[in-house]
Amino acid sequence: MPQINAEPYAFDFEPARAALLIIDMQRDFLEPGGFGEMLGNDVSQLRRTIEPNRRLLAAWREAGLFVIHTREGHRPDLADLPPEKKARGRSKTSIGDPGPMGRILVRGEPGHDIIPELYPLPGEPVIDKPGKGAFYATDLAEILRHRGVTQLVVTGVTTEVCVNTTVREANDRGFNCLVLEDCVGSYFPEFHIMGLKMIKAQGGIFGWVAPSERVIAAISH
Ligand code: TIU
Repeated sequence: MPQINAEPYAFDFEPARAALLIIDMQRDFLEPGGFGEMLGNDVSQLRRTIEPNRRLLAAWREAGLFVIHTREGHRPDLADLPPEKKARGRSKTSIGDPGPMGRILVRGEPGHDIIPELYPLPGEPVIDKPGKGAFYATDLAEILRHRGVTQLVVTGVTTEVCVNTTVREANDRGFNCLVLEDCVGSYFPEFHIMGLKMIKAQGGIFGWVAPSERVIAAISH
């Protein structure tokens, strides 16, 4: 079994029982002119993750391994949008309103979709999730169980929000998570650093952290 040199200690990697989980690499979070930038966020902090994710995804596909993509968003009728989530932040423009790339975080709108650099291939499951965690109100757990997946290699945005929430949910459901530090990002560099520390502290309380090149080396022949 390949071992990945990781923090806080080596990760026993079982590619056949692993899924690559790419979280919320959506145009509204990453693209200049999108919802994230409209809120005053520095999207370059997220855009630096695109190239490492692209390289990893290419190697992962080449090795014939299982990949799942997620998108945060809501039904066009907003029936699954908690009024509290819409109201929080007190922004003039919020989820469901017309934004720079269609209605903000609404399924089917251009801004809600995944960036072209990492676009899912036919046959790669896409999980539409209404919350920050990818397990909440989705069929992710069933999809993983049917495939015999026990390990998640986690990438995407943002480190302290949807990535951390999902890793915590996965941890409580018995999955081992390896988070790839160069493939996750936050609008806030200090939250990114602390978000990774929180995962690997206390002997790997939620999982492991490593750079993506080590996973690429383990799956490339
Ligand atoms: N995907 C995800 O992290 N959703 C967010 O809203 N993140 C923020 O950092 N705002």
